[in-house]
Amino acid sequence: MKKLIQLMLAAATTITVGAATHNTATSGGKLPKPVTVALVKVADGFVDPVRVTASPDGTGRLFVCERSGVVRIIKDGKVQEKPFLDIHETVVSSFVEQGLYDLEFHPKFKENGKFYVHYSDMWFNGAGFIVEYKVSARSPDRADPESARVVIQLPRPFANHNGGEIAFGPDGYLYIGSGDGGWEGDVLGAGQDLTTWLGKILRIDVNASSPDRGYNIPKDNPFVTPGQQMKLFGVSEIAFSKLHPNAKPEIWSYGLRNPWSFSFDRKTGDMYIADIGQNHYEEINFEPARTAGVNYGWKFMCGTHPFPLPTDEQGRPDHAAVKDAPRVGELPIAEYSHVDQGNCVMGFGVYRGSKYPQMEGTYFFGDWGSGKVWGTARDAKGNWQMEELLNTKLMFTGAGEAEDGTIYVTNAHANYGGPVDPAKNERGAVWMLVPRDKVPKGAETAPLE
Ligand SMILES: [Ca+2]
Repeated sequence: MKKLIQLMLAAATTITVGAATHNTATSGGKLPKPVTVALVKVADGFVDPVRVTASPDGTGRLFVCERSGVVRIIKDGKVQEKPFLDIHETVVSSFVEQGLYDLEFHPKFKENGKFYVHYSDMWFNGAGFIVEYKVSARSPDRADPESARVVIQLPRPFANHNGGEIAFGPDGYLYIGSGDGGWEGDVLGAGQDLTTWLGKILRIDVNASSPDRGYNIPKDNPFVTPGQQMKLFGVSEIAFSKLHPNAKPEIWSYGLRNPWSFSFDRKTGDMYIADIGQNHYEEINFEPARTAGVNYGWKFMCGTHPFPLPTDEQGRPDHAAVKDAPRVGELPIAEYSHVDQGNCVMGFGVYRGSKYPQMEGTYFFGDWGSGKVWGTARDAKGNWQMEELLNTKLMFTGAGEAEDGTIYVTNAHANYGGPVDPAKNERGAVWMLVPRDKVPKGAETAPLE
C-alpha cells in the first residue's frame, strides 16, 4: 500500500493504461531548463479583467476584456481612457462565471479589421454568443458597434461551466472552449455526447459563405458525416465505430468539463487545454497539432482519476480503489490536487518569445484559488515535468500573449460569494510573466505567500 501511494505521488508517474501515450506530471518535478519567474504589474484599475489579447498589426497594443462587457486598450503602457468596445448593456454577468469571456482578432485583421468576442448574452438568458465586429473606420482604437454580426449562439442550460476562451488556430479556423452546460458532475451527460456542443472544443470557419449560418464547417472536422445512407453490414468494426450520424459537425474534441482557457503553441501548433475539474483534480491536456476527435474523458475521468472519485472517510482519494478503475480517453499531461494545490486551473500559454530564452518552450499555468504558478515541459526522455514556480496572493482569471510572445496574466477579486455587479469588486490588474532576474528596477511584482 505504502509503495503504491509513493508511486501515485511520484513527480512524474508514467501511465500505461488506456489510450495514453504519455506520462502525467504532478507538482514536484524539475523543468528541463532552470526557470524562475516573477509577475510584473503592467496596469491596474480593471473591472474583473479576464483576458488579454494583442492585435496582430505591429502596434503593440494590448486589449483587456473586463467581465462586465468592456474592452480596454493598453497602449505604450497606459490604459486608454475610452474603451475599445463597450457592450455592457448586452452582457449578462449575474454570476461570477458569466460575462465577457474573450476577444480574438481575425488572422487577417490588418486587411479586414475584423475581430470576435465571446460573451453570455443578457437577452438570451445567458446563452453564449460569438459576435464579429469591425474596427471603426475613424479610429483604430475604437470598434464600430454597428458592425456586429452574430457568428454562433451557444446554449447555456446553467449559469456555470460556460467555457470561454476562443482562439484562432494555425489553420485559420476559430476554436471555441465550450463547458459541459453546468451545475455539477455533468448532470446533462454532455462531455461524452457528440450530439451537443456542450463539453467540447468546437472548430468553425468564421468566413461564412451562406446567409443561413454565421460560419462554415471546416471539411476536415472529425465528426462531419457525409450525407449518405448508413450501412450496417459489409463495413469493418473500426469503420462502423467511427460513424456518428447525429454528431454535431462543429466538434473538434470532446470529454471536457469547463475549458475556460486553452492556447496554441505558436511554434508547433500543439494545443494545451486547461480543463477546470470537479472537487478533486485540475488538469492540463495536450493535443498534438492537427489531432482531431480526441476524447479527454469527462465525466468518466477527472485528471487521471475515475469520476466520481472513490474516497476514504476523510474525503481523501482512496488510491487502492482508484488503481483498478477503468480509464476513459486521453489522460492529461499534468494534474494537481484540490487538497493542497488549488481548485481552478488557468492556462497561461507556451512562451515562444525571443526575450527570455530560459522560458522558451515551457507551458505556464496557474490557479485561481491558490495563486500558484507552474510550468510544464518535456524532459530529455520525453516525460512531462511539472514544477511549481511561484506562490502568489493573486486570484488568476485568465491570460494572453502579446505579438512578441510575452505572456500576460489577469487577476480579479471575482469570488463566488462576492457582489453580483462586477463594478463593486475590488479592481483587478494585468501582469507580465518574466524571469525573476529580468524584473525592471522599481517595478511592482505580484505579492507572494
Ligand atoms: Ca483567446
